[in-house]
Amino acid sequence: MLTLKTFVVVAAALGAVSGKKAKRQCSSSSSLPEPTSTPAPTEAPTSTETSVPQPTDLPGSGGGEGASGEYSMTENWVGESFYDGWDFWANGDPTHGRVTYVDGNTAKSQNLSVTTSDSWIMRADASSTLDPGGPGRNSVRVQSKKSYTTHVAVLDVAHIPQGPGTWPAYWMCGDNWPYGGEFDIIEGVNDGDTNLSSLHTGPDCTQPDNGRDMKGHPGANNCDANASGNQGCGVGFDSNTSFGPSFNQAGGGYYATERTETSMKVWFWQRDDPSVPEEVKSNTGAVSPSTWGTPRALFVSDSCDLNAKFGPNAFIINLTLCGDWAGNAYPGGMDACNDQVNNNPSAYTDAFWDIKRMNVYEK
Ligand SMILES: *[C@@H]1O[C@H](CO)[C@@H](O)[C@H](O)[C@H]1NC(C)=O
Ligand SMILES: *[C@@H]1O[C@H](CO)[C@@H](O)[C@H](O)[C@H]1NC(C)=O
Ligand SMILES: *[C@@H]1O[C@H](CO)[C@@H](O)[C@H](O)[C@H]1NC(C)=O
Ligand SMILES: *[C@@H]1O[C@H](CO)[C@@H](O)[C@H](O)[C@H]1NC(C)=O
Ligand SMILES: CC(=O)N[C@H]1CO[C@H](CO)[C@@H](O)[C@@H]1O
Repeated sequence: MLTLKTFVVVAAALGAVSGKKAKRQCSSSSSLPEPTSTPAPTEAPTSTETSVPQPTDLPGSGGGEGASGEYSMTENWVGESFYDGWDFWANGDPTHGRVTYVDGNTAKSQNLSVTTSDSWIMRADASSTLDPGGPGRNSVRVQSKKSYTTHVAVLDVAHIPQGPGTWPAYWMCGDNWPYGGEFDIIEGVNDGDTNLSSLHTGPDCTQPDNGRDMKGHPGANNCDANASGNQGCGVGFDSNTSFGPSFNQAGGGYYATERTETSMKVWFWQRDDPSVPEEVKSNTGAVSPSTWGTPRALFVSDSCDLNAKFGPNAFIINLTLCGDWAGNAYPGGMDACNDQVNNNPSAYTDAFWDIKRMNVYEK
């Protein structure tokens, strides 16, 4: 069984790097079960049909008696329980980063993934000097076991990875990329201080230049992954503490998203922002995003059938170093970025995620 599993993982890793054109392999990948299928084949088959919880069918689901709102809680991840809902993704980096994504056992034994009662820390290795011809710096990429269509998600994050050449992301991705869609929620490179949210899709999906009810500013508007070298359609945030060192100095904050059949929204509140909704600040079992005010980013269906362009999407949190975006944007370019990563492990002491909590809510 171990041998078989190892083989599958190796085969998937080869698949991830062998394509002529770099694809963002973001789907649940061939080594993982279909998102909607019942127990993972690698788990002991102990559960029976009746033991599968159906939180949305229960009154006051999960969130305690009387919780009411537009959406009810279906996932509550804090500390150790992240390991129940998420898998480590130890395949090759499809965006050519100077990293080696490690599996869960390696991550835990090397202290690259650590949980406490109220946090999940994931980091890149900050102690090894690398052989330029050898594998990249150890790092972590994780993916939710389940995929979601319409939902709300709240991420309480205290620290985003920082350091030269870092390219961290919190995002969602569907099968058969880009046809199942990619929704980048937090993404930035090289210690910028404003976040970028974007979509990457199949053909015929654009976003309007004007008139969206959002606080951020529209960037590139063609979401088609074939357009402009897969730039996607993006919205830059109007907050200079929404990413990087300035986000961390402010103690982090809250990122919330809502996907409906016709829109995708992203809200961000800095930790001490007096307008953070109470139900975002602490999980009260249900949320009503219609009361949260204008989002930072809004993607609409006017010239893109979002419902058709997005299948079920899994959550992904990753940390790559250099690679297609961060490497090319690095002063001196990709080679300088890779040299930096190889030779200066201590520059990555702060290249860690510290996630305090994540909740998913569904109708
Ligand atoms: C990391 O996340 C970003 C999200 O936009 C994605 O584009 C990139 O492919 C991911 N990289 C890896 C190596 O997983
Ligand atoms: C592992 O990481 C945690 C969280 O950053 C830290 O508190 C702890 O000291 C580390 N342990 C070792 C052995 O480095
Ligand atoms: C990209 O272009 C190729 C070749 O024209 C086409 O087959 C494919 O469907 C296009 N993909 C997207 C996402 O537009
Ligand atoms: C961040 O934005 C605020 C107001 O929006 C401004 O006062 C401040 O100077 C900015 N900080 C930086 C580092 O740009
Ligand atoms: C950190 C980072 O990458 N920030 C980006 C935020 O979005 C704008 C586009 O609107 C980019 O110019 C920034 O680079």
